Amino acid sequence: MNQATNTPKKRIFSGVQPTGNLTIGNYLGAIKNWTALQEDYDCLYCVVNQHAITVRQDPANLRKSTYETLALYLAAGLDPEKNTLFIQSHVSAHAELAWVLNCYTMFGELSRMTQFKDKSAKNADNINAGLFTYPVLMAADILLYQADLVPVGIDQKQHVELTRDIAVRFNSIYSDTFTIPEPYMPKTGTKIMSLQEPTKKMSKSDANENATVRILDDKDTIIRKFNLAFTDSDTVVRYGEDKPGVSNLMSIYSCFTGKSFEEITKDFEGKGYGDFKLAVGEACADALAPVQSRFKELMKDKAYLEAVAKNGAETASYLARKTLSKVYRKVGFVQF
Ligand code: ATP
Ligand code: LTN
Repeated sequence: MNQATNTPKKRIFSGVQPTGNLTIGNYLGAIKNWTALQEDYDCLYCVVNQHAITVRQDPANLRKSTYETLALYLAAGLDPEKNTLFIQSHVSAHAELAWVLNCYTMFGELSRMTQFKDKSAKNADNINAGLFTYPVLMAADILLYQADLVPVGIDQKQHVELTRDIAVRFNSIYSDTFTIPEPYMPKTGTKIMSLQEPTKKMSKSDANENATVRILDDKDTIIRKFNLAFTDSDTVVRYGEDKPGVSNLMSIYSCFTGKSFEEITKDFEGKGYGDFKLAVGEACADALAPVQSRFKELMKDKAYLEAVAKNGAETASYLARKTLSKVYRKVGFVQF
């Protein structure tokens, strides 16, 4: 129940792939915003390791990244008593529902997904069927828990819209089964851009290390990466479509300090990009420092992380089974 309004709380579901070191894009576009929702919503946050293998992963790295991602959820401030935190492969209903939903998703719909097009261009030697049906597994994640809202960065909006289409289609064939979810995006930070190519999304799997700032980068590295960030040739700190590099730095600075673009422009009037880049680097490093120190502590306590994941999986499995059994009944699968 929502204590303030005494009404049932809305359900939230989201996830991050354990595909490497998380960036400030993942933090500002997703995880940081999740922490603000934990009081007012019933939230489930998943480490989506089944999605991760759509791109080839080294098994040892995948295991390590899975625990690190869970530890980052906790380090960013998600309380395991208030949120259900779990690992996707621990709840078999995700793969089971995904199979059913595959049969209610059209080839043409999946062909239009921009993430599929981007990822198949990047992984031309491994355009596997999982990469193609990735959004169906994501729809299963969301629909299993009857989520009302899905907090994601803007790159995932198209997948949430497809999830809605699949849910509406299933409901119209078999009567109400799934809650129709909505994407939930923050006002700023929904798309943090690469520091080297500011017209491209900052992505944790970018091969150019200077393009991304990692949540776990140390202060010197953060300051160096911002100092190397691509900007235009004039020197005015102003937000605008003609200045993608500076605008991206302004968005990042605004997310970490809460300052508006007007305030930032005023603060840096008459100063060059050098001063501004240093200020962005310092604000970012200072904001991340407490997350990093909590992360280090948590990574020393594997037993605790395992206990959080186990508890989360139990709660999630219980909720997921209810939806899956409803779906199986509706499509006509014999159940005992
Ligand atoms: P990969 O490089 O492995 O594809 P990614 O960095 O795009 O990964 P995901 O695991 O796909 O990260 O995304 C996790 C969450 O972070 C999603 O909600 C996504 O929308 C959000 N996100 C990812 N990159 C950014 C970004 N640059 N700006 C804002 N939000 C982002
Ligand atoms: N596809 C997402 C990760 C993801 C997700 C989800 C996000 C998988 N399942 C369910 C929200 C809800 C991504 O690539 N960022």
